[in-house]
Amino acid sequence: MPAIDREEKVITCNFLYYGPSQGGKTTNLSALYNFAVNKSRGNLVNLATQTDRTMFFDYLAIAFDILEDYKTIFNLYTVPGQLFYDATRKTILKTLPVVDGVVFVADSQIDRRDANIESLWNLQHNLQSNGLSIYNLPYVLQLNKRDLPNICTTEEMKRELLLKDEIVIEAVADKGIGVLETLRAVSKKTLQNFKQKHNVLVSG
Ligand SMILES: Nc1nc2c(ncn2[C@@H]2O[C@H](COP(=O)(O)OP(=O)(O)OP(=O)(O)O)[C@@H](O)[C@H]2O)c(=O)[nH]1
Ligand SMILES: [Mg+2]
Repeated sequence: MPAIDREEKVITCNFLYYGPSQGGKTTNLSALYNFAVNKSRGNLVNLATQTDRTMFFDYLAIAFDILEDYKTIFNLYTVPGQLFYDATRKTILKTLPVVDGVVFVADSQIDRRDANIESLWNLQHNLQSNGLSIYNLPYVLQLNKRDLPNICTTEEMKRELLLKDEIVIEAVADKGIGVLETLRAVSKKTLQNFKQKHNVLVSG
């Protein structure tokens, strides 16, 4: 559940971006950083190897006007997608604040089908280890890299990756396409559950 500060009128949500290596998680955060005006974004913290692949995690705090009366701050985290970083992923997930919502960034390229499926299993396993379940969390599936030539159809990807009634968004993250929509979708879902409990208004 997001944290609410009624005196300061601030709601804070923690979202986790997960997915296979090179799928575009860090690119999503960079694009969001570029979209946001200065005063509504914090520093984008990248902890990457020399080859630009995330080694520990990326972190971005960003503020959006989604609620009437309340300022909403989203803390966005990624973890490294590479398989051999699973121990790192587990450690980071234990250290991060409790996850309020998850975005799975799938790579649409045909040769990344197995990597998507493996990462999705790994996500479920690692959430479970932290006492969480994808079935109880707001969750959005992003099909990224729709601009590339050798990609699966969206129907194929849905058949393989859909878990529940999640929203599916097509994206070209390095062009900023679908990135805001993805964040909006996961935050809306998160805040809809929340507003019923706390009686605040969600707009948009
Ligand atoms: N063509 C294309 N390239 C993309 C797109 N999104 C990201 N990329 C590129 O894919 C590469 C990997 O993107 P990253 O954002 O670093 O991937 P990641 O998921 O953070 O990878 P790890 O940190 O290894 O887990 C980069 O070179 C991006 O510029 C897209 O939609 N289309
Ligand atoms: Mg990365």
